[in-house]
Amino acid sequence: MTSTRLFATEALLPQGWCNDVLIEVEDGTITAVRAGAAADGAESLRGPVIPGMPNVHSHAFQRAMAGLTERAGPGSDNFWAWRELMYQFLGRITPQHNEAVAAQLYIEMLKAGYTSVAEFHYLHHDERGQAYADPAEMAGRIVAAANTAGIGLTLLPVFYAHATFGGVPPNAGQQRFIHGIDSFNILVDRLTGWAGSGMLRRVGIAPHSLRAVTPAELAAIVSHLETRDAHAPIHIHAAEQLKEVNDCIAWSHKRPVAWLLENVALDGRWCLVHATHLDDDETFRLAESRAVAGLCPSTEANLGDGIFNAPDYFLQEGLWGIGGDSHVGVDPFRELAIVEYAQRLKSARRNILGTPGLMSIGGGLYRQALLGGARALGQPVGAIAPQHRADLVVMNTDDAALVEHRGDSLLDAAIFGPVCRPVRDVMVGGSWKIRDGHHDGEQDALAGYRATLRQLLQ
Ligand code: NGQ
Ligand code: ZN
Repeated sequence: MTSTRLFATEALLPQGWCNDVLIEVEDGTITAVRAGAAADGAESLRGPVIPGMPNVHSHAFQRAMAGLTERAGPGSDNFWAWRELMYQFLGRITPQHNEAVAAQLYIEMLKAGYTSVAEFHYLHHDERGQAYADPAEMAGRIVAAANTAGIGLTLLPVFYAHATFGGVPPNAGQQRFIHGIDSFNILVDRLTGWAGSGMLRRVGIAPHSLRAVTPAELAAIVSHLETRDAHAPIHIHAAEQLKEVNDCIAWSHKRPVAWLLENVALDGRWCLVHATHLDDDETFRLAESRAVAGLCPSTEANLGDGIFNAPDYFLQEGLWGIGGDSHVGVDPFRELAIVEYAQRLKSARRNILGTPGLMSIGGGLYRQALLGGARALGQPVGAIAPQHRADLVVMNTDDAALVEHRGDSLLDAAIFGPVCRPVRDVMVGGSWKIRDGHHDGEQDALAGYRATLRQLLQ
């Protein structure tokens, strides 16, 4: 049993910011937290400490595409044209590429203050759409990358079977994603075994979207998962684009989130990724369901998705978290700024997304994203409290944007200020992964990433 004692002059605890906090950690889990304590020989943290942020939505391979889809075509451009470019790009990715890109990305995430990630993993098969000799080859690469980086992983193998609503056969660009119910459930069983052996932290599933999965398939994969783990996370893309909403209405006479609310028992296991286009009734009922809305602010801005109805959702105290999705941004503080800025730009007002009982917008956004993020990942994270994993971020108060800030003002400055390097040290599961902004494996990861890009871009 390894045990560590940490001492912070300032720490964000569930009850708020506290001074002189002693944190006891055993085997990676926090066992005791005491404010107003003496350091008593404990290791001193080199700045204010906050819980590390969960990243609720990642397609790791898309990190290698950032910057490659920003050229105007002859006509007007949109999400669906971007998706074609994305399909072309992923057509050449090998298992080795996937691992190299994911390792680079996960190290970037840790440096930025994310300590866990839900990987929505759908790149299952080889370039011809055939299963690899080991059908879990690609999933294994994701696990290996997470282990190299040392980030907490919730692995969500994706079930993808159709091109659009009504069980339409998949198109050529989608061949690497396709599973039948049986082959998918076998994969889930394999990965669940890995989680049991401690190779990764949690396994759930991700029916890709109501476009890619029929109601019968959805019921079959969810009930299989429940036989393995009754509380496992279930993530699904929902209502990201207006075309998707309209196609769903044409298919079912319901909007996507309304369809899910009526046909699936949405609860705290579920994360609806994007949930961008909600009517008032859906907003209210989604909040009430205790499912998590997985907001991906920088990607949603990049893809021109639209703006989530955050003001009404916040009023109903709906749960939400933040995801990196396509990784055009890898910075939890920037993602949170975009959540608020989208509303300011839309309404010509300021300080809109408040949290009950808190003056600070940034402090409230950070706390809410921790709560929803931990729920969506199905991991004991998101709080500096007993029974939670010791996933800690030590802020860098030498950054000019943060000097002399304390408490929630520190979070407001990290989110809304011109900060360069908000994070100094990062601990995951009781061990230091980032020290002074650096990761031990960063040079190897960058070399592997560079070699990968050289091949993919030639
Ligand atoms: C994805 N990404 O699965 O990578 C999707 C695009 C789709 C986002 N939705 C594909 N941002 O939704 O069909
Ligand atoms: Zn996505």
